[in-house]
Amino acid sequence: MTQKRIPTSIISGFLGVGKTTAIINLLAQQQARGERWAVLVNEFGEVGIDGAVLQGSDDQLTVQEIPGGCICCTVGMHFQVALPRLIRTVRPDRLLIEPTGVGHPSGILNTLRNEFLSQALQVNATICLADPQQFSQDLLENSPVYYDQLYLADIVALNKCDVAEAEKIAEMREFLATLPPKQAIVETTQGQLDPAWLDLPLQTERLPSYLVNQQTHDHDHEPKAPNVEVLSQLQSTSDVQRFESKGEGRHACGWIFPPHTQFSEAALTALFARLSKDGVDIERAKGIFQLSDGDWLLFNRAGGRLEMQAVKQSKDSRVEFIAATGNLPDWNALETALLAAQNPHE
Ligand SMILES: Nc1nc2c(ncn2[C@@H]2O[C@H](COP(=O)(O)OP(=O)(O)OP(=O)(O)O)[C@@H](O)[C@H]2O)c(=O)[nH]1
Ligand SMILES: [Mg+2]
Repeated sequence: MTQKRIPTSIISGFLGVGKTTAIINLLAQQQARGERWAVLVNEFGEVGIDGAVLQGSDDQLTVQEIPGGCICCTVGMHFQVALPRLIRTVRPDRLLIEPTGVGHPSGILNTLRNEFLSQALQVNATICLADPQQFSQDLLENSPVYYDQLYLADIVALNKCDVAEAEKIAEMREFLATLPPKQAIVETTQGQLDPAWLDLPLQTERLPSYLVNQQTHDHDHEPKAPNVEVLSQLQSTSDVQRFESKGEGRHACGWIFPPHTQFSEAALTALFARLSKDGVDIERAKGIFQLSDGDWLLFNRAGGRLEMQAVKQSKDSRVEFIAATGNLPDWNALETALLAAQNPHE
């Protein structure tokens, strides 16, 4: 008996644009339909944060986390083992894939079309979130992945329109009009996506630009030299682990703390607020922390804005920062500040 292929959607978009927020919103459909969904979330850094955030949003959800670079190259082998295992063991009614903000959906799509996966998965339209306020010619020219995500998308959702100027939205729409036609281009906030898009077909005739233009990100879908290189994975102190990696013109540095570590909310807030000072701009920062009172808080800094949000208990406190290679912060100083923020006596 042949089994129905699992409807699968890629929710792409640049760093911090609102992918995880959009997926959490879509999960309401899982409950409404009485289905069992799975989310595969891939992160650029070695320390995954989104897995804990997604799992905390829904106990019933199956979350497969693949941190440490793009799933079509650096952690491709992990992806090609983990995804078939997820399909066999969980057999979800639907699969959502959140690639890293600096991942090429073209490479992921190609992997999903391999012999085993193409029989197991029904890959539907690729949905890309974009932040119009962050849109610039500079980003288009210097971040091939950014261009690729927009080019390849079947649907583009201009997110964060609550904080975007009308001219920036118009500018972004003008650029999108130069690309092959999309199935939809919408303006939204808080990653509100139409659930019906999850069942729209993928437009296979759209050629991945990067396959035409090979110089940007070397993907031929054989395991190759990683695009993210692990720089160190060391015990910073007796029990705090620090992970550093680089790739795609960026460095990531993250820390995982022992399970019972507690932090001062005030010290963490001050630390996150300082991140763009002194000529250093951290492009993306997120961390999940247990506070002195036992509650858990997610710190989320994207596009220069900091948000804090209460989350469910997680297995440990962890944090990750991503910065442009040419503008790196002093990771040791950041570590010192994080260690100083551990404070059970608030
Ligand atoms: N102002 C505003 N903030 C938003 C909106 N949508 C999401 N955010 C915030 O943007 C931040 C990043 O959201 P995420 O959903 O984590 O973004 P992401 O694309 O998954 O991030 P990465 O996985 O790190 O690339 C969070 O603080 C969100 O609350 C929106 O429409 N408006
Ligand atoms: Mg995310």
